Amino acid sequence: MSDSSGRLATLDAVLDGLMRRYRERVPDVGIILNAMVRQGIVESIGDIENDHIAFRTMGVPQLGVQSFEKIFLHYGYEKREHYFFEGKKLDAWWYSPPRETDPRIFVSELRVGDLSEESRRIIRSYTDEVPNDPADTLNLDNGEEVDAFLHKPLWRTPTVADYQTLLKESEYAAWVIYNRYYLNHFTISLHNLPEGYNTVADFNTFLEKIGIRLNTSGGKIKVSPDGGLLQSATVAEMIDAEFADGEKLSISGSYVEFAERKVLPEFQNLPTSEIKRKHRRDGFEAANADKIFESTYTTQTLK
Ligand code: OOG
Ligand code: NI
Repeated sequence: MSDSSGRLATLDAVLDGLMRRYRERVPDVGIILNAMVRQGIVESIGDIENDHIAFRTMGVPQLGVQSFEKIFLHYGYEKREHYFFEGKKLDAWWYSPPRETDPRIFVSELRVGDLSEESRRIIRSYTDEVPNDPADTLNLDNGEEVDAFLHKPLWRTPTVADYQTLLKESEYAAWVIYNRYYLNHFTISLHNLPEGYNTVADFNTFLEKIGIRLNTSGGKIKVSPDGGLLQSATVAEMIDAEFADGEKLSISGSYVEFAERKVLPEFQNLPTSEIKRKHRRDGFEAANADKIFESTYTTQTLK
């Protein structure tokens, strides 16, 4: 089954599997979605639009974005712009979806070669357990197989000592060595919600009223220079992680993001009822993303 409708059905199954695990791991997701229904912002959870989802990867030859992207390219996603984060030593790309109702995908990758000798050695001791690109032997038309792959350990469970050494040099490296391909966040689209909730500013007020803590790096509202993309994010929830030898440590898990995409200047005169995704600011913004990454950083989680 590899015709386009088969592939889209598989994509649906893969996305459902990701969202199910993510909701179990991140209690804020259920709190926010249920509060939106209770407040009458949406009739049901199924009406909430997912702007994008995000993944993090380790930049070593057999893994990283070049491997991970094979999955979603197979389902009809298209690779778009590249973003570079010098201070955080990251590269990222975004992918536009096959259907207007599917989430965009943002995938980042740690520039492992730019880290210290010690961090490189630690990371490779784990990633060397994956001898070949695992995406090459995955049956991408089998949704269950892909779902299992995205949630299984790629390498042995890390030690607390290795996690903490990585954390000192790269919070991103520490996150990936433990969390791997778990969904990093999903993103609630705000612009189509009712008045009073359809801007990041208003939605942040609602979130704080229900007790949600927001990422403050660069301010609670991240605005692109063109003014078209506004974003905010929760601070990642801590998870009780079990490390090698049964050691336990509370570490950053995943978070939730919120996005408001403004109508592009050339479509300003379209009636509201005719406005579709293609009429709004698309893509991402490096300066916003740079701050959103910090949703899992101890500078936010331990504040
Ligand atoms: C991704 C941060 C960037 C966005 O929408 O710009 C991002 C991450 O934390 O892995 O999500
Ligand atoms: Ni995001």
